[in-house]
Amino acid sequence: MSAARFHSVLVANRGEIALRIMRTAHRLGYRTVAVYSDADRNAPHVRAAHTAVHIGAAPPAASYLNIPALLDAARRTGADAIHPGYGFLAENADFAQACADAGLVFIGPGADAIRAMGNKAGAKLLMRQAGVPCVPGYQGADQSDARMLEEAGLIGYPVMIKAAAGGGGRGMRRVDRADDFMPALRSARSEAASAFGSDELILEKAIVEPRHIEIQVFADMHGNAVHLGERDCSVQRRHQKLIEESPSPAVSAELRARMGQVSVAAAKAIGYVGAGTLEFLLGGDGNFHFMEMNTRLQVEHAVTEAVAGVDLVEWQLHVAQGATLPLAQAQIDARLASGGHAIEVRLCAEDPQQDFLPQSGTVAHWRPPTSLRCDHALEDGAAIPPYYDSMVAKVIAHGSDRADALRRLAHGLDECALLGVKNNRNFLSRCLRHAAFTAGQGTTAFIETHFPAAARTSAPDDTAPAIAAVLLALQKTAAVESRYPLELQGWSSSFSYPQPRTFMLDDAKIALQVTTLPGRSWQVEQEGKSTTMSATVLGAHETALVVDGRTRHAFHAGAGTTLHFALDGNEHAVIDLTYAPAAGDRRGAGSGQVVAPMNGQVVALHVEQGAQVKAGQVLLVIEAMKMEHGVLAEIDGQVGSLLVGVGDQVAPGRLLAEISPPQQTQ
Ligand code: MV4
Repeated sequence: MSAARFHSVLVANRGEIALRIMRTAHRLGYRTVAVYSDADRNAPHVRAAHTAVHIGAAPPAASYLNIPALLDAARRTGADAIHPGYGFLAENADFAQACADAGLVFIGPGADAIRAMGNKAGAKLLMRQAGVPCVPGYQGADQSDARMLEEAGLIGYPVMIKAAAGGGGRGMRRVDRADDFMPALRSARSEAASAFGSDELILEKAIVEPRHIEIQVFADMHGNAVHLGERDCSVQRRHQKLIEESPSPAVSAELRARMGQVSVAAAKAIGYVGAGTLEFLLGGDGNFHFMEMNTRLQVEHAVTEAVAGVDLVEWQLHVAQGATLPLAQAQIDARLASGGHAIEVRLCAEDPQQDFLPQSGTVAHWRPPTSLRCDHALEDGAAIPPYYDSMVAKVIAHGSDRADALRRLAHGLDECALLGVKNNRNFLSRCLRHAAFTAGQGTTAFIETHFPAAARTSAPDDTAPAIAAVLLALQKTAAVESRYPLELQGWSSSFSYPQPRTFMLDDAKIALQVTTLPGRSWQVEQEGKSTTMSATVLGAHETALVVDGRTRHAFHAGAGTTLHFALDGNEHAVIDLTYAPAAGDRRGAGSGQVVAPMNGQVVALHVEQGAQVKAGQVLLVIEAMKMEHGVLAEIDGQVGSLLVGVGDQVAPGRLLAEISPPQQTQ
């Protein structure tokens, strides 16, 4: 065996992918180096590495995109290779080049390949030369209005306008008629210029309701290349993948062989090295068309790992050492043929009810699924900072066939719980169980067709208020119970008369009466309806509740004044108001109590304590995942107290300021 090219890998990334790369690197005996920003000082990936280096402030530009800081971290720790993960610098040709120039092995393709695939026009020309079918279109140098309009007419409407340097749907327009072309061209051009620093556009025939099918390829430095089958990533929202599976329900063995063959030919033609993915649109007519090539390991690589029985990070490390590919195409084909089916969902800190608005905050409790692969970097008390991607975990199920994988995944999602930060777990679970998805009809139109905004709320649970009341009661007694032996707790003697309780449950104010009964039981009366309940505490975060004879399971965790709980897959947050100052409705309009509407960071204060404000005036600004939200005064008055400062992290419901209305004469 030839001498190793590297021994120590710096992982230029964070979160689940940094952990996932380190896991394989450690298994293979490599030393690892983590890097972290101010926001990630206590992040799991920092502890997982042999050593870790602080590289800058929380915003990505200052840290995970900071090339000099990364190279310096490698030099200081003696790392001789860099794995970029995905996102951040993974497809930055200048970074790959800078690593090579610094004598570091970049675990990925060469800078030239990254650069060649970074431009859609150039990539399509190269791919066409290699015999890969591309979407018919125009990707010429003449970008004049007249030429573009003429080319659009030749292609035939509907036409897609795309940014040549773009990705992820930004700068993309679909034009259905010639009359609409010029305005769309101009707006795409200016969006491309500002988003990608290049106003170069390409035109394509629009494929109607396509599937997104991608082929995983792998190549070594010796001219060998293989494919590992396809992934179907059609179910997306806002051009972000949500569900990925392999094999695709829409791809036959014959189509897989053809798509795989052209992908391998393409990888060889461009002298590609390492892991790569060719993205195709598959039309309803069965024709496939190349869209773009991703020159990195992808988020959804785990479904391929499951069906092919390989570790793609291990392959990346092998290939980067100069070794030949571990398996031949025929061996991979045989594995895929008997590999069953794998499906992955992306668990994201976002609110499906608010157009998938990213959420940040602190994890009150995380319970991963017990029987499925779950790649994550979550733990109780972990911060989900507002600066980075909202994906916090991937859950992957592998089964003998699609129905088997689907059943396992839906079950796994139900047994996991992410409390304290709004997330899409419940939404994913409903997507998986939708008849159209079950039937393999998950096209790119799936979410908008079957889950328009109005359909994203799940059915209200009318037992939630009574259960919330009992969980609050249990939480109150938990401290007492921990100090006294069970037999002295005196549940039988604590029989009480109905006690009034008020609390905020999600966005509703609830008032009800709780009577403590013997034997850890309660009777809850709300609006004339009586519910009898008993509880068995199963763990610090888990309680079984018998509600009117039916057993329900709750996961719960307290975080400050809020108790978070999950009930049959629905998450709730409850804030006890029973002993709050008798200020009336604390959160109701006109109370003068200004509370945070979401998790985020206070980035600006527009008023000072004592200031006179008018209803509707912006008091302060909260930033959540790169979006700013003004918090408004609901009433005229004086800012009596201002309880937060710039830089403070706030959770939903947190009191931010109090406004006292002008004195009124009675
Ligand atoms: C297309 C298309 C139809 N025809 N190109 C969306 C993101 C970017 N990667 C390319 N996209 C599309 N390009 C042609 N010629 C439809 C889409 C598209 C899409 C593609 C894959 C998955 C989801 C999608 C959702 C909307 C549009």
